[in-house]
Amino acid sequence: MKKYGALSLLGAWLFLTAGQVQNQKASVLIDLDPNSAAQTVIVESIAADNKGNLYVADRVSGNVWRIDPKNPKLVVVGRVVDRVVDGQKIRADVSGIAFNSAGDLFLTAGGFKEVLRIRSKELNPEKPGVAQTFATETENANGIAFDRAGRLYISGGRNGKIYRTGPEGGRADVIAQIPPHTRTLPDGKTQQALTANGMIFDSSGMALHVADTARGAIWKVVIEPDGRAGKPETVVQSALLEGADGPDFDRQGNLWVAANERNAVVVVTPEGRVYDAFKNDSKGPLEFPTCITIIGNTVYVSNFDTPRRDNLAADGKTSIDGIGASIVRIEP
Ligand SMILES: [Ca+2]
Ligand SMILES: [Ca+2]
Ligand SMILES: [Ca+2]
Repeated sequence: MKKYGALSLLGAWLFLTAGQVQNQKASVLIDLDPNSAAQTVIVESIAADNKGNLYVADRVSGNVWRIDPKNPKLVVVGRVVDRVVDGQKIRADVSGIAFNSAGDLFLTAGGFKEVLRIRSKELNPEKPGVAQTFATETENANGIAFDRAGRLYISGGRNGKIYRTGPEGGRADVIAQIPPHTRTLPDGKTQQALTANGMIFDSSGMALHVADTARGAIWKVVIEPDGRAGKPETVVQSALLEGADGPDFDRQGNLWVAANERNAVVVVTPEGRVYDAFKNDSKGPLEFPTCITIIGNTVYVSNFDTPRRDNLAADGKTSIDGIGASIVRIEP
């Protein structure tokens, strides 16, 4: 009888767990520009510090914002500054952002082919720190992640390359490459070739998971203790993962993925099952979601709001439906 009781409890727990994940509630945490629903703010990624604050970097203003999810307001704590090269202004176009274990913030700047850093003590509302060069020779720098040893990994977007530097930064080396792939999107014109986009390590700190936006897939690159990188292997490929970007793991080992083309947040379980945690039309709250960061049981999603596919507004041209660049909270 005792054994039977324990099994029943386990069954009830499994049922409740499954029920929770399939009945997620999504709501807007903050509108990044309450005065406009157009692309006046462009944010690709979101990160969390060890105190539970959220961070995003706006390509348009160069502001790095800190947002306390318990009292959501935009606080400028850093700045990314344009450069002038041969008389031409070049924008950093920050894609990925991540913290290292020391609490310094790192930002991939595809426009500069670099990774920038703002040190922990310079993330200061009184005197916002200016992002400085940390790693170089990272063409199309997009996704970013640190391994257990503090080494920095950067994805190269459409070149499929995975770059790496040591904890001190400098010139990056190519340690792996996701095979190239180009696909014509359902609009019949856009060529999608991003095979190495957002990245995250699993809890072992040894298996780098890479979102392949072009294929709608997740790849795994295993890093050996001596630093050698294995050959990329496909973890999963699914029509639900169309436009995969910005993955993060939850505490149960589920991988949460932003499926930007579908206005969906998709879960890949450790067993490889794939399902939508949340999906909506062009009115939001998801508006071309591109990155996920998880704090405890709460999933935060940043909206890029590209005018395409399921995020195309009723006018058939823009992304003006919904509220525009924003952060969405998904709770169990
Ligand atoms: Ca807005
Ligand atoms: Ca990305
Ligand atoms: Ca929109």
